[in-house]
Amino acid sequence: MKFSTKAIHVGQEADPATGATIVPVYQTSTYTQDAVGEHKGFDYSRTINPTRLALEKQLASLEGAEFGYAFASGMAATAAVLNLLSAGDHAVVTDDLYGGTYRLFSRVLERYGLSFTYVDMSDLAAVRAAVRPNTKLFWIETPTNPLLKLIDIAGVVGIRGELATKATVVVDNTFASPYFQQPLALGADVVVHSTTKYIGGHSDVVGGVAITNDRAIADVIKFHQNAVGGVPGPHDAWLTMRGAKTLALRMRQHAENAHVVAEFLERHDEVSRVYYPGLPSHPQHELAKRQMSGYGGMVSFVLKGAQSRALDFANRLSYFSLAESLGGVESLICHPARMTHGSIPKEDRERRGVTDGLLRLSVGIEDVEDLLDDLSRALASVVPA
Ligand code: P1T
Repeated sequence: MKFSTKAIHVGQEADPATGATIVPVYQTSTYTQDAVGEHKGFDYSRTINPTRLALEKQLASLEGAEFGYAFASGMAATAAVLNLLSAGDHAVVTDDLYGGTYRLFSRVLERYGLSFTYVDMSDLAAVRAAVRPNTKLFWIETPTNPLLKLIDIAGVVGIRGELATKATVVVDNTFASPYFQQPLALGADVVVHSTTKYIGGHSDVVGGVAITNDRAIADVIKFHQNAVGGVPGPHDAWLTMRGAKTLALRMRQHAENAHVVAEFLERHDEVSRVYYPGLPSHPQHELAKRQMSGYGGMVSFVLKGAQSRALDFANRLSYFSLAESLGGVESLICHPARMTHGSIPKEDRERRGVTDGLLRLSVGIEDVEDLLDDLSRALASVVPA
């Protein structure tokens, strides 16, 4: 089965009870047993639910994997995967990443005795230099949020191979989506998504998933899914599954529109820098061609002038809503320093390039001519630098 066929068919056989063609929303917390322990494979909905199970099978198949576990949010999925570590363990983490992931690592998990080193993982020498005897995990986000840096997944897997103890390579594949990037095929052990984004695709549901082909890792994640209980409800699972059916169609249009928008911004006098992996000016454009089958729908850029100018520009747009999140059919704009990455201390943020003039676009699948008109109008009317 190819990608879109899997999205529409895996886990989604006709309902055994009724023949319903579409997987029903099994809005039940529990299941009647014939006798103690005698049931149809379902006992309690924190542990297992048929709608959630269908979503887990669908999403695992899209990453070419055997095991998938759905969570109530991307952060809950990330937290579950970090349970692979124990007190005293160390992780190497990309220094450009979603602010909430940084917050979880630095303000929650450090208190439990884990330690994290943040490095520019687009530089493999820096990754190697950050490894310690107790390094047990590499956390890769690629393309990164919000600077769209690329990390060489196979390169990091190679460094892991040099270590005496096996460390787990985890990729947050939210920005690329499984349609454009398949980390497990490149040697990664676990893939995490915020399904809130491209997989759900319509900005109407929050969710996450952790996916792997490694049975021992799967057992740990499954154990924590049940023991900690950060699971999505059946209706959220159903919405996410419905969104994912059209992932391929949407991703193609997101990428086509984003490419046009990135080229337009790169030519514009008011813009000092554009970050998009599909542009030849992107420092890792060659890696993008190798590692991804398309460049995605996210474009970041720096507007010349002060922060107030970037905020004024964002407010002048009609079709790009000023909002956190990304990956929905509608276009969004965000000011990372004040919004998604506000939880990273200012000096850290600026050192990493998340400056006050930086804006991030989630380019939707509207008609691209309308998006360009919107951007042109706002650029023409923004307060002078
Ligand atoms: O919001 P949640 O579903 O919990 O997912 C967290 C998350 C994880 N990984 C990446 C790469 C993300 O971008 C996110 C969430 N990001 C935003 C809300 C944002 O606007 O960047």
